[in-house]
Amino acid sequence: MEDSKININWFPGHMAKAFRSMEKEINLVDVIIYVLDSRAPFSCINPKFTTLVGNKPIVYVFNKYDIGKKSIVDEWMRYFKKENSLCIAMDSTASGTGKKIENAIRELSADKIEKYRLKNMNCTLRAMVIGVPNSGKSTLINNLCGKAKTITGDKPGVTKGKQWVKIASGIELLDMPGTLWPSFDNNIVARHLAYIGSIREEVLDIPELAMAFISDIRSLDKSILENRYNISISDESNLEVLEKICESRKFVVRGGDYDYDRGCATIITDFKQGRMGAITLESPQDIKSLTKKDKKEKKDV
Ligand SMILES: Nc1nc2c(ncn2[C@@H]2O[C@H](COP(=O)(O)OP(=O)(O)OP(=O)(O)O)[C@@H](O)[C@H]2O)c(=O)[nH]1
Ligand SMILES: [Mg+2]
Repeated sequence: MEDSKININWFPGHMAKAFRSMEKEINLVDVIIYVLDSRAPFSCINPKFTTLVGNKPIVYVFNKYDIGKKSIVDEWMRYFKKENSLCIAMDSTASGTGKKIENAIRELSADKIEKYRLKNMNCTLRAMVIGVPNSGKSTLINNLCGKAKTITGDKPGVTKGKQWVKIASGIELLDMPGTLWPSFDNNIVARHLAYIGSIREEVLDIPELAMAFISDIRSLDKSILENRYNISISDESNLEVLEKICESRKFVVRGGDYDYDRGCATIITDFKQGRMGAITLESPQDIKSLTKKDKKEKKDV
């Protein structure tokens, strides 16, 4: 795979503030709901969360399971499963699927529930919902409530501040803004987060990202592009593949040249919207390349 380097620098003030807020609230909660995007679950693991979460029980929610490749997501679920944690596959846009999250919160809080039961007292369980931007945290909470109590949206950075939401069963959920980390030291992780829509488009170079995507998706499975755009791919360059896509979609500008920008934007949007089918970009066999630190670029002296 060509290691296309894309530059990302998006750590706005509301994310730094969200971390401070999480540090304050963490002691109030019994369980962490860690929402991962099934299309790139490992890339959704925020290194800044590790110390924050400490030993709290975690429910890893493999959200957007409907647009992930099930066999690979299932492998990830086995990989993430450890003591004091549960893994749940979820399509938060399908109503009524939230019951399994509620059950998981109760299962991980069994000791607290029992302690309160012995004292004949009501027990309120609290869970903090965390994850990278656009992974579906607010949608998941609305699913559990059965109503739109939080604002959701098709772009990262929709939730800007914390919000407590009480669900019918008495459980209280804390919606948090999606958070990234100040700098990425693995470019594959950075690219995957960009493809799944965790990074604001305004800070990305879309043509550069689309070329990287063509390269990555070809090494994963070229039939994904062939089927989506009704083209055939053999040993063309990535630019020639983009031209085939433009040709197939009739993306041409006046004078007959290809409308490259439109082609690039379409590819990125199609993947983000799940229009290329069920895809998971990374599998547990890729851990080595996902955790290897990029070489620092040499500075001119
Ligand atoms: N296909 C699919 N789409 C989902 C799922 N969950 C959420 N979405 C979509 O993902 C987008 C982001 O959802 P949000 O709930 O706003 O995500 P968030 O994690 O709260 O985002 P921030 O507040 O920006 O951090 C929306 O367009 C949702 O409709 C899911 O399970 N499957
Ligand atoms: Mg949100």
